[in-house]
Amino acid sequence: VGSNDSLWYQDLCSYKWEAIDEDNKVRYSLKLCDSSPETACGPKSAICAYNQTSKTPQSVGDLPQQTDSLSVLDFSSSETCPGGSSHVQSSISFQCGKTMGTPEFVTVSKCVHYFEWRTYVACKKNKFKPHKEVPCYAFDEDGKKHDLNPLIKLNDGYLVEDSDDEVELYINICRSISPSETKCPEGSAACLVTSKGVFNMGRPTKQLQPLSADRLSLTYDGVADNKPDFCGEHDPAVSITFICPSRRQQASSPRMTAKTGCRYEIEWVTEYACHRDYLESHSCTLTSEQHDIAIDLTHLTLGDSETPYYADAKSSDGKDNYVYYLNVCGVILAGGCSDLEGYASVCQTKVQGDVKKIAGRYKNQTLRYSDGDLTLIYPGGITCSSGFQRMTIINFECNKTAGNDGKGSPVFTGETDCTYYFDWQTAYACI
Ligand code: M6P
Repeated sequence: VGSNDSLWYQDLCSYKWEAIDEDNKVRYSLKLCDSSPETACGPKSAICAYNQTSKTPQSVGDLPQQTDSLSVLDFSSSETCPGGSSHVQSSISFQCGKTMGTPEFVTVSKCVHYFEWRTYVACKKNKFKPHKEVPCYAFDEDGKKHDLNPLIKLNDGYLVEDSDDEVELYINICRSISPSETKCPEGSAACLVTSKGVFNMGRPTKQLQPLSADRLSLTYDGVADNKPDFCGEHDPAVSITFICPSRRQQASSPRMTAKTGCRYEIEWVTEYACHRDYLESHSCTLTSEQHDIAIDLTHLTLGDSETPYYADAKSSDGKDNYVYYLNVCGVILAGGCSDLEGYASVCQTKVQGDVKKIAGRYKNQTLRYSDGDLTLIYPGGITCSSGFQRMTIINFECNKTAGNDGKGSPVFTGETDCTYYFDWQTAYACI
């Protein structure tokens, strides 16, 4: 065990993290490092379980029971498991992710509380490490989780809508902008492009805050040098309010609502600000009761004797030809990708040579409808050298006259760092 500042998960230390077990109404807070903010279970506890029914906190893992493994952290408490001799414990399993992510409660079994966390800190070679990122989720007063991680851009930012044509303000969400198109200064999460130069208008310093059940707030500040002249002695600051709309709507852009001196206020009406259970399901359907929209993609799931869906593709450098075989919410046998873990839904095969990779599984899949986009996410594919498990994201679009009896077929749209993207026009995505 090294000193705190050499920990591989050091970037997670500054925050108190939370997760929820909705079935048992238990709220967990996580204190991963000595330096992290304390939980309700006192300074010694690393994982604190708060039972919302009995209103009692209980430590289910103490500091510093750390293992040096690069993918699992185990915490043991002093309490013995009722009816057994082992201790009450917690275990966090880390996977490489492209953002900081959030811990997710998985299950409790034999007094062990299991969590999973997809985060860039678990990737190899700092592959997705940003200049700075802050936690991008919040729990509201009803204990519902709101998660803005899907809005985080890995390159560039969002242009803020504004009536002023002379300057352009770009923002990223929870994370500093990694410039490619924009020339934003390193470390900026908000940056102003003017005829006099490009300025850092704020860094991500504080985590996303809940304001109410349908509003979240994010503030960028901390810039004292190289300010635009018009700031005078004020330091720039940008605050963004995310608003969950009261009914389903299409995507809209972040909008400037006020700017005085060096302070910018932005509003963004986006369904990503709504609680997650409203947007997502882990099955193949969304229902009007829960999601205010009815979708059933099981009509696309292949039967045993049906011709598999496939898409031809070229690698990013144009050198290799691939064929992807896919199923929707079910296993794909075509392509020959199957392995012991099972649940393969996407099989990547190379036309020349015997290369087959599972590019996503329907186990732990997510179906999401947000801001007018219907997306199916298959995680858990075969790992790339960065440590990232191949993942497939299918964007379904309504097309009433799609071929193949209305089912349509997938079209490969690209790969970025072992995430594979497809568009799929189908009558079954029509609302
Ligand atoms: C294979 C394919 C590509 C992928 C690459 C990653 O060639 O699956 O889609 O990008 O592997 O290679 P590495 O693990 O070396 O990063």
